[in-house]
Amino acid sequence: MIPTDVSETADTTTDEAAYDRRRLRQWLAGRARADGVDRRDLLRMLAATGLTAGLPTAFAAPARAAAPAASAPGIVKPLPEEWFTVRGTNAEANFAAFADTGHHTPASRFFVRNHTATPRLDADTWSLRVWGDGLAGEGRTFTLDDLMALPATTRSCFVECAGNGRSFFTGQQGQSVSGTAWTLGAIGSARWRGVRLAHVLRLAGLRRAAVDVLPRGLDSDYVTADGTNLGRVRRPLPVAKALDDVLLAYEMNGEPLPPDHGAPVRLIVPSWIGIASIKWVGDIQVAAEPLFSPWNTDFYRLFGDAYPPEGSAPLSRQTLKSAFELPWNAELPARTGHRLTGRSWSGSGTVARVDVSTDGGRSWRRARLDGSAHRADWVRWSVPWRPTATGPTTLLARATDTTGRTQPDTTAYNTQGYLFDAVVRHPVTVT
Ligand SMILES: Nc1nc2c(c(=O)[nH]1)N[C@H]1C(S)=C(S)[C@@H](COP(=O)(O)O)O[C@H]1N2
Ligand SMILES: [Mo]
Repeated sequence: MIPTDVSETADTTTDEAAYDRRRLRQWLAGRARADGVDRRDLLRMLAATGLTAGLPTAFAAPARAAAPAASAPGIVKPLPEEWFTVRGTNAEANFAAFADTGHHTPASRFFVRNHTATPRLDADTWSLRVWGDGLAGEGRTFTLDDLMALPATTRSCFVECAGNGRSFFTGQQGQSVSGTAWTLGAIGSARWRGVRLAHVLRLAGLRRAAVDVLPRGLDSDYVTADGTNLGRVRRPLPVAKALDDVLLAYEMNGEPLPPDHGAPVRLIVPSWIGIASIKWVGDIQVAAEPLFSPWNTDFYRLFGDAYPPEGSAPLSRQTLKSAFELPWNAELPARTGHRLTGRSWSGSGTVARVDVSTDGGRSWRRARLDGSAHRADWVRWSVPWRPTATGPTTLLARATDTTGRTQPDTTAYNTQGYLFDAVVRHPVTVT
């Protein structure tokens, strides 16, 4: 198998060896060029695909899944148990604990998704090189001071992993998928300040012929569980998106970016899956031809029966999701007035309405949105609830966005468990 999305395998599972072999043959045949990966590595991967098969993932409820770990290898900030669940090299935020945060997620509470480890970079010596045949001339190198001297833009938006909600493919749909078994906490929203990537590309001499840009992280090479070196984390971004609303961000919630979130500078690609928002960016290739990396060929596409053999187009926008700010299996006293709170978000349009059920989906009530929703961001909502009958019940929240999409009851299976958008069934007990 190609270990997907993460280096640990403890909470991953796949029995997709045949599929992986087919993908790798296509890759070897040059159907998906992955620069920086040499042929020997690919052949070793191919050999490895016949040998690995995971164990079925046991779906673990978020509240109890947390190993009492307070640190993850490679994450710098403290990870208190009440705020985070460590998953390999990553830390999932505890969504229930967002109940006491405002609209924005403090950096101390923001999920971390690291392919390897947070590098400690020196802002004084850091620089960004912009280069490639999509530029007129030699390109240009920018220091942090150079970037900070340019006009600044602030955007409020979420960063969310494409695999957020992945565990529900197993927990709700009984399907095995590969990758980190996130519940719903692989998301946070912050106020990001920086310079528009468009501005920097133009200063670097962007030509009309440019089609893709390839930002690359300064974290160390990503080596998969079977020992294949995929090189630095990098994912091509079409020039049209790069020129639209993308930031080279150096501040998060009014403070310099913290190390785990990309210091000194990261990309922020609003509405798109988290992998687009490359952290610790060190260089950006600008190309007059389409670019490929493992992160837009074998990862971050949809594979499975519902998709073509070569997979879907590379994933771009996030999907539609909702979550309650309530622990899994929370106990709520009967005959007491409760206010259920949560958040919904969409990568397309804005969230138009949210409906909540407290009886397993039999009846629905409209939640009150907290202010108006904004694109590429989440909206908070609440609904009052005074339960009378005691015993277990299931809460559901279902969002609809301004494109007219409503969260479905199930999500079409894809092998790597991306873009889970079905309504999540949240168990609670009335006591
Ligand atoms: N250089 C680099 N950039 C990266 C990653 C990484 O491992 N290395 N992970 C990506 C993924 S998969 C996600 S979901 C987001 C997570 O951002 P955060 O850790 O600030 O929450 O960063 C993206 N940018
Ligand atoms: Mo991600």
